[in-house]
Amino acid sequence: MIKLLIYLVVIMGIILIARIIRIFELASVLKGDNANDVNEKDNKTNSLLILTFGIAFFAFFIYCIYAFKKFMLPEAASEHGVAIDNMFNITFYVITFVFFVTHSILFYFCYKYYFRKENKAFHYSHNDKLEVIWTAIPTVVLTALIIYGIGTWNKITSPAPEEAMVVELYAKQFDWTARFSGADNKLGASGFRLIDGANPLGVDTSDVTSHDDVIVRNEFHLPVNKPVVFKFHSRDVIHSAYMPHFRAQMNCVPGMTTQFHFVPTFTTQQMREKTGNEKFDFLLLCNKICGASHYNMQMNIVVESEADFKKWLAEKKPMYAELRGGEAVPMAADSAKVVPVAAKDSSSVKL
Ligand SMILES: [Cu+2]
Repeated sequence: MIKLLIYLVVIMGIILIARIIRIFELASVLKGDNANDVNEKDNKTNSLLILTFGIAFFAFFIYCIYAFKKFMLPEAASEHGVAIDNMFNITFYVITFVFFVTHSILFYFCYKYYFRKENKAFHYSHNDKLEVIWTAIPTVVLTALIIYGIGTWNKITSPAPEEAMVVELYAKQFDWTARFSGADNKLGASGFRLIDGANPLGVDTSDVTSHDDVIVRNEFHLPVNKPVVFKFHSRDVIHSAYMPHFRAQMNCVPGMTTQFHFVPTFTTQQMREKTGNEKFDFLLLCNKICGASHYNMQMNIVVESEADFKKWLAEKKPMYAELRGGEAVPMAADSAKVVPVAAKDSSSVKL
């Protein structure tokens, strides 16, 4: 109801302004002026209006920075995240500086040089020195930003350290499944032909490296300050694994393995203290609009001490043992018939 009233007030306000303008027009006709003539007073009024608009525009810009700061991500919780944030901030400072300089000149010139009848436009064809300056400065600044960006990107996407823990993140419409590689730190081979109700990731259990693999849903844990390398897979369409607090994102593409590695630097508890939010959780989201329930693709990530992480993982039963225990599917025999096991590479996906 209040919203409707606000709309009504705004509409009435617009009608009122239009009526007042009409009254001024009629008054000037009565005075004998031609309402269509633009005189110097009009130009001066417009120049003042554009200057006022410029100042209001800057004030709104500064207000927005403060008002929307709360929607920005909290401090990066990964090693490379700090580098990404620095790059973002430096770019933002440069852009903001240029924005203020160019727009101040724009609004000030509109105000100062409004049209006066006695003024003649000064014909100024070109100035080599000025052109060199305004070409060289953006070239140097942009080149520096690009080189800085490429250097940062190369460092982030460099090969994962040997000791990095291998974790598979498996996307499908519309959920995530994580597979930990267990004590051998090798994911067993997998292929979509092996997918069935009991084996949703199509893990090839005839590959012995799969026997200690642990599958988890809804939530997975990570040890703090330890490198982890994610191998991303998708069953159906392209998804995008997005872990905003770690500044990490990678597409999950059907039929191929993509990867990203990082080192979490804060535990969930530390982040809760930093953000002052007792309910804070690290999240894995899908950042590719992949279908009707795309928004539902979410998984909690708990970062904790290495000891707590080991305890958590030890409580989980490896998928192979679960299949055997439940006499679900004789995976090894079946899969051997369907797809011969050739590659033992931990990251291989057989199609
Ligand atoms: Cu998705």
